[in-house]
Amino acid sequence: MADLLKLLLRVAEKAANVARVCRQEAPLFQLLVQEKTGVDKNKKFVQDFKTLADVIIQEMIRHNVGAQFPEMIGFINGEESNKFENGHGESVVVTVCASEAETAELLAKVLDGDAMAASLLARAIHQDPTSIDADTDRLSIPLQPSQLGIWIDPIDATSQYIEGKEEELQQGVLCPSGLHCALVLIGVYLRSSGEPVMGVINQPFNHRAPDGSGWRGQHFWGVSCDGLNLCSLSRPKPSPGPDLSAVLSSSEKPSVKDALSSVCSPDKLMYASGAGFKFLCVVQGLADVYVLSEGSTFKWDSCAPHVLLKAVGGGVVDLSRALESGPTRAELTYHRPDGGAAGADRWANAGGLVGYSDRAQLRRVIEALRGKI
Ligand code: 2IP
Ligand code: CA
Repeated sequence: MADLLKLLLRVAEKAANVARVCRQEAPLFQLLVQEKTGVDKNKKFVQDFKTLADVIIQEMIRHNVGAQFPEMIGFINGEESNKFENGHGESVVVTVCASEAETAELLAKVLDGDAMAASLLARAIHQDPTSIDADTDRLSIPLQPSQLGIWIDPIDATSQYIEGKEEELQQGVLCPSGLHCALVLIGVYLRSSGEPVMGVINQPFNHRAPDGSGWRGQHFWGVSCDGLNLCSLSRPKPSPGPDLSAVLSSSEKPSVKDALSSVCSPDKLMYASGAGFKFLCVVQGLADVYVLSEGSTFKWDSCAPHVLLKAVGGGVVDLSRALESGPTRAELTYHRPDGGAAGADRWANAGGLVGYSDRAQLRRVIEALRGKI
């Protein structure tokens, strides 16, 4: 299944291109940012446009993977549904058509007849990305397509993507917000056990090209199955000294912060936007753990980064289960919905989570939180 990994890296880069085009092409960018100005007459329409960018990226990934791996059709899902209601209440099913012209025609129906925006978007969808620099051809991955399902988050950290704050990333420094927090997340799991086994993360806005030709991205990948653990990033070094470093959502409860103060010094309690981005900070060693007490993330947020964390010796546990019965058998799984919930909440990580790269550090965090939150 090295060819699946190679395909996911390629479609993630295509998705990143769409995300960049939507910010770099003026007609698309205007649609994207109008929401900020609260132009009421287009409010519904512009919200649609952001969702449309998500939907079309998700559909592109679904289309490309299903074409190469038909056994996976029906098991490629994500945050968005492709049934789309445009600004006039007409319902349109958004798909990637056989030709760029047909896709542009379909998108124009959703974009209120804006042919320019539709053709720019369609071009990005049908354009093959430049070659992907990832040496994955020689890998032998013991998986079969018929065993697998996929979770897609087309653009995670939506708010940061729309806000568009530009930051210069520094090696080894956690930058809490900005365009670099927006990520394309594609996670693969075993249908039988729900175990996450292959993950691709693309960071479309990693840095601006020195020649001024626009944004350049960076991708990360991991494979973890049957004892095979491979990651494009090396295992992170634990933060020096006895204290742990933790990255939290800005909306995390005070009781969690207070409980963590017994294992994290105040300067090592950090905040950042984007669930996917906070997981990536742990993989990159910018934080030892990502703790979230709320059920505000979903399977499409955590599946891909979960694989990279497994591949470097860590993982992602369901926090409430780990508090109840210990961290050993509390890893998140991805194959079964929560029967008691409805809609997207069926796929929520309802018990909260802890993303970690080292099991001893996970145990310290669970002990610090037990009985306190
Ligand atoms: C969101 C996004 C948010 C996150 C939320 C996720 O996904 O990652 O940033 O909240 O939990 O569901 P926070 O930033 O507080 O961690 P999306 O942006 O795709 O809706
Ligand atoms: Ca998300």
